Amino acid sequence: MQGSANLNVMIKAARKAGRSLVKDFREVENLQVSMKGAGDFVSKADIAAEQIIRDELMEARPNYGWLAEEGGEAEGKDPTRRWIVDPLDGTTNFLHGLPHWAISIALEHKGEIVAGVVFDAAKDEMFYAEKGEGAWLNQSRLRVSGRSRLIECIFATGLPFGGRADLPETLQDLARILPSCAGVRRFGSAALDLAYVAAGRYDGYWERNLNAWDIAAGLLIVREAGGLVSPIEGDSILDSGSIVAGNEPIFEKFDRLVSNN
Ligand code: 2AM
Ligand code: CA
Repeated sequence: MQGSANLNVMIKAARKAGRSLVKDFREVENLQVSMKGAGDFVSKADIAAEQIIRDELMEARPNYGWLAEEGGEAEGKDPTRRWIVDPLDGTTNFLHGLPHWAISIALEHKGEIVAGVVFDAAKDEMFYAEKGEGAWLNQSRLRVSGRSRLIECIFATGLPFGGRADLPETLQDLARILPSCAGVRRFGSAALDLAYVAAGRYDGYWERNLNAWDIAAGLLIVREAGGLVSPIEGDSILDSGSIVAGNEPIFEKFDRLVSNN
């Protein structure tokens, strides 16, 4: 795909931050003896990656706004456009030396996501999409899976960590969903969960209590791969931080199962 200038800027920023994170990821293994040391090191790696992305994007598009996990929110001179960035999604995996984490960069225009990049730097998998242009993994076009029977489907989700209050709700979700499908996976990166739905590796994904930067890029990649996405609560995915995503044949059934109605 011949991406737009904006998409090329996003991909370039993701690759540059990816090189920095891959270097730091190799270091993490040597630091495992001291968890505190490793934790501080990973926060620094995360902040450094965000700075690289911010420098690249702001140099290319100085008028756009900014929303990111580490650096907060800033309105741009152009109030209709902003970058939504997670420099390191799957931080806990990164810290544990698990090669399953990603950089997520989305471009929002007038409240709608128009371009998204999710880069798994450890595996060199660049997932990207632009509105109306399809979804891609490296050089290949992506398409969601075609499975139409829930019982054959694998769904991804996130499980509450560190005392998060939605544990009872999540356990009820699992009790409802596990018997109806072929399996549930919890890999720990919301951005990659969505990219994997787009790639047909998962048939669907659901999670609550996320931040906009976890899912902004991934939701467009799913849509452009022919999948459907919708909020679990409320009427905006990004405002509610809740999302159900899936291939078209199972979406209605899956959405009802997740929403329990
Ligand atoms: P993060 O790695 O950028 O923090 C997975 O359920 C999602 O929850 C991830 O996208 C992850 O984003 C977020 N998350 C935040 N804190 C987490 C934690 N302590 N453990 C697992 N996931 C966490
Ligand atoms: Ca995240």
